[in-house]
Amino acid sequence: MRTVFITGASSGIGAACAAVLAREGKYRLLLCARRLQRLEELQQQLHEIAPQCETYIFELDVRNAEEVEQKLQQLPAEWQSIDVLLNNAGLSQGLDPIHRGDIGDWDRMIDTNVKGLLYVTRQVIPLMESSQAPHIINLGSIAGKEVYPNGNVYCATKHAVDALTQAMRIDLLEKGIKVTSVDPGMVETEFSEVRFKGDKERAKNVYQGLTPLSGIDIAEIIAFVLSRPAHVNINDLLVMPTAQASGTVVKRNT
Ligand code: NDP
Ligand code: 8X3
Repeated sequence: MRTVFITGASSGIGAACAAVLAREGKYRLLLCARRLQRLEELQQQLHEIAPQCETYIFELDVRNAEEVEQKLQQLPAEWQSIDVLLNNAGLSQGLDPIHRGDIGDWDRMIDTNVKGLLYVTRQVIPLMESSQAPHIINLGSIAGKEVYPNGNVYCATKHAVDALTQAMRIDLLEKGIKVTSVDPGMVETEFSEVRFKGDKERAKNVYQGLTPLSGIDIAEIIAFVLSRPAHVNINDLLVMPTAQASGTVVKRNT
């Protein structure tokens, strides 16, 4: 059994990865997010769909370096060896031109998507020492490959994730840790609701008239990435809905 640690498992892509990997029967799941109640509900659902799958949940805000260090060092002994880190926790806040950007939004995105990913990775690498198949998968984005109007700081954080993925692959080569970036286009999750601060109508409009990707689509790709033999690493995987050609060019049914 490989132990997979998923950050941001309380919703969307993270929760879908937990469900898909639990069903595969080859993984134990270590799951964190800030909303503990959502994790408890997920743990219950996982128990119903895959009763054999061992899970451990804990509350964690990846932006807090001290909390990340403490909580990871204090994991129960049987969860202190990690094979796979899925750096999924992330968010977008606002969609404004740079001269009208909200500094609090910028801080939340940079602190979560870049600094949080770094804090978690720094603490997890020592926990991979005894793994036979260590692997880090970072959730990048089409926003890490191109920049679109008003995406400025979110795009910058995902470009940073792209750079960090490449840097990790170089620095961790000697340790035999595989490093992969999975970079989706539009995936319908709570992402747009978070970006538009609870405006459900505006969030729904993002996916109006097209079939977006689902969390499960991404989770199945991640399960495939994890299933490759030891000598094969998928470095970077960009995946879009068929109706999306670039960050902003989409075909909608009218
Ligand atoms: P969701 O909003 O549905 O999920 C985001 C997850 O991140 C939640 O579980 C949330 O949990 C967690 N999270 C956010 N902030 C923190 C924090 N400070 N500490 C710990 N966990 C945190 O969005 P998605 O599932 O879509 O997003 C997952 C990842 O995929 C993100 O990195 C996003 O940038 C990326 N992505 C998404 C795309 C999309 O179109 N949806 C496309 C490309 C990439 P909680 O609030 O409980 O802490
Ligand atoms: C999320 C996808 O296009 O909203 O990373 O930036 S997008």
